[in-house]
Amino acid sequence: MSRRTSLVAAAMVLLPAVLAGCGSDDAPGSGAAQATAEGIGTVTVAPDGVQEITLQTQDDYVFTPDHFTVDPGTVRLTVVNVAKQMTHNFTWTPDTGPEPIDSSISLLAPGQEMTIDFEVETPGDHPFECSFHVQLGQVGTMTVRG
Ligand SMILES: [Cu+2]
Repeated sequence: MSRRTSLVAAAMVLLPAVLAGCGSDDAPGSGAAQATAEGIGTVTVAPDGVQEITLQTQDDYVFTPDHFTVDPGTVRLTVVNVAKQMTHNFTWTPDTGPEPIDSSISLLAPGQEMTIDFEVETPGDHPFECSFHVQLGQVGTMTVRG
């Protein structure tokens, strides 16, 4: 009897957590987590044909997202640093990638955002990093489709 009672009690404790997991704050049809602002990490094509993508940094050592894919052509990349404390940057990992990209963001203070434009032609992966925090794992990859 006491064993059965404890099982029921455990179920009662778990139930609210299960219900919370089905929370209603996700937009219908959106499978992605809602941890970041609208439009972050989605590649869109502007009327002039330029591919636009926005990444976010915050008070941790993560690019959100840490991977994105573009087609060969012109890319307009914006990095938004929503951090309250941390300064980041965005640099292509030296001597990597199928072709050099000379645009980077050398300094991005808390609350600041910057945009760079660059061309890519060769399919492959371009590793990038925050050079301040690369030791702490703040890295990512841009893939250029073949
Ligand atoms: Cu950083």
